[in-house]
Amino acid sequence: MINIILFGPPGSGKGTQSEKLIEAYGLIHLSTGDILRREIAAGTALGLEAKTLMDKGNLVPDEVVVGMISAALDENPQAKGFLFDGFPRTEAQSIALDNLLAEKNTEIGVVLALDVSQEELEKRLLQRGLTSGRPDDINKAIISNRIVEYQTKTMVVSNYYSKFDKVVHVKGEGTVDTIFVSLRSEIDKRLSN
Ligand code: B4P
Repeated sequence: MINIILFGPPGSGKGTQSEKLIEAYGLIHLSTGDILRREIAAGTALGLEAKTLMDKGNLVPDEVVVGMISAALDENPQAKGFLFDGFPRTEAQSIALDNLLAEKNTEIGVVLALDVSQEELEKRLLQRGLTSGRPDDINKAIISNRIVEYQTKTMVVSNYYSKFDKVVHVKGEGTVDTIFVSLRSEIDKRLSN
């Protein structure tokens, strides 16, 4: 079993690479962004609360996303491993995740951090905004706010896991397939240990 955090700024390709990684390794994909968007589509109270924050590019409160992840872990007792995509996004979420995994006698195996320049991030998100219909992709000011949220609240997650020597940086620019090969090689190294 291996539990992986796919880490990186908005638009770094976490969602894109997750789709390929879960297929390759048979992992359960836990994307807090996707779960929140499903709540919004279903019109739940949680979704309504999240929508006002997400549309501005702000993070959703820690207790909301931690609750969602806790429920998802409980729903998958037979999982071979989990791929966390877009979670944790704050130090508090990181500590909560480690505690939840410890309760299940497991832990994070590796944090794969996708490195992408700010210019490329903005370009990708604006491009996706042309077709995705996602309110948080449509204008430059909201995209900039998401990047600021990342710099002020989320980058610390990488520092947190570095203390446990779990972070590996991977170049997130290039073709989707080249990046996938780099990620696979890091995972395979750990699986063979
Ligand atoms: P997320 O849904 O996590 O999404 P993301 O950061 O926008 O994108 P991702 O990195 O997955 O990019 P993707 O692969 O799609 O978050 C959305 C919002 O939800 C947050 O702003 C926040 O409000 C809320 N939220 C989620 N989790 C939370 C948490 N834990 N705590 C608090 N709030 C939370 O790629 C982007 C684009 O790039 C795509 O169009 C893709 O096709 C393209 N692309 C990918 N790889 C490429 C490549 N190699 N070359 C060129 N283009 C590429």
